Parts: sequence; C-alpha cells; structure tokens
Amino acid sequence: MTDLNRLFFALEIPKARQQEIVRWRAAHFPPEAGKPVAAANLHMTLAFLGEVSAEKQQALVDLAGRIRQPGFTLRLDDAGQWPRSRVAWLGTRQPPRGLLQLAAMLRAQAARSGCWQSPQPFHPHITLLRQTDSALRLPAPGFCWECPVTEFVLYASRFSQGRTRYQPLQRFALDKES
Ligand code: 2AM
Repeated sequence: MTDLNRLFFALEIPKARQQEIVRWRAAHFPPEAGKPVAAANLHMTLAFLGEVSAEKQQALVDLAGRIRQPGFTLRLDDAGQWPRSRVAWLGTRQPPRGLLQLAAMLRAQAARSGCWQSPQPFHPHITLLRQTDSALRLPAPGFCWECPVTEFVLYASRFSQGRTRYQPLQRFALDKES
C-alpha cells in the first residue's frame, strides 16, 4: 500500500510573532472560549492538499518550485469567527496582491494535480481557537502586526500521542519584495 502524507502549503509565522499572538489570545479569551491552537502550529494556509502519495508530493513540489513572484508584507490587523465551523481567527483587512496570487497559483496547481480543492474562495486566516463557544465575542484586534513574507512552506500534518504537529518539509523562496 502507498504511504500517504497529509500536506498543505502555508506561510510560517515567526516564533516571536507566534508568542505575541498567544499572549494577545490569553489576554482576550477566557479558557472556556475554545480550544487554543498550539503556538508552534499557528500558520496561514495557502492551499490544502489532503492525503498525498510520495509521487504526487514530488510533482507538487516541482510545480511549486517553478513559482516566481516577489515577497510581500502581511499585516495582521483583523480578527473574526466562523460560527458554523466554530473557529476564531486572525487575518488581514487588505490581503496583499502577492498573497492572493500565491494562494491562487498553489490552489490551481493542486487542483490540476488531482487534489480536491474547496469551492470556497480563499480567505487568508490564522486559526486561533477551534470548537469555539457559541457566546464568544471577538475583541477588536487593536494592533497591526507586520510580517514580511520571503518564502512559503510545504508542511505535513502529523497526529501522534493525541497531538497534531505541523512539520515543515520544504521551503520555497520568494523573490525580493519589489
Ligand atoms: P484551518 O486552520 O482553517 O482549519 C492543516 O490542517 C491546515 O489545513 C489547517 O490550516 C486547516 O485550515 C487546513 N485544512 C484542513 N482541512 C482542510 C480542508 N478540507 N480544506 C481546506 N483546508 C483545510
């Protein structure tokens, strides 16, 4: 039987920023608000690939390696929730064009390679809490954190000993921000 890996492309959130996000979350949400995502797992998904064979992974890596586009700056200045999926998230009021282009390209490559893609439009977000309480009220973010983006990352999602870990498998450099 072929081994499958659960894969996705995402933007890594630098460690210092992950810690800042976690401090903001702890200050604004009581423990009963929902299940917090571990600091090291905070990321922004660009394209979810699902369960992928080694051959398909190589094909997706080759395609992603051909992407040429400049880096960009992501401003985290928005927070919201999706009551149906019971998720609270951080995001950006004005997604940079480079972010939208990169996600569109990776999603199109994934679709062409036979990975199921959600018909939902791309909504850039960092999941903060899962299984949120229905009474959750989100505070206004009150910050504008700037994250320069110089690369994107292929991650494997692994579940062991009751915990999900996202393991970076490969990094793809973007060109210098223009
Ligand atoms: P989420 O944070 O919005 O839940 C690893 O699981 C990453 O892939 C998570 O960021 C998750 O998004 C995303 N993901 C998981 N399952 C997905 C699916 N079926 N469609 C799109 N994205 C998915």
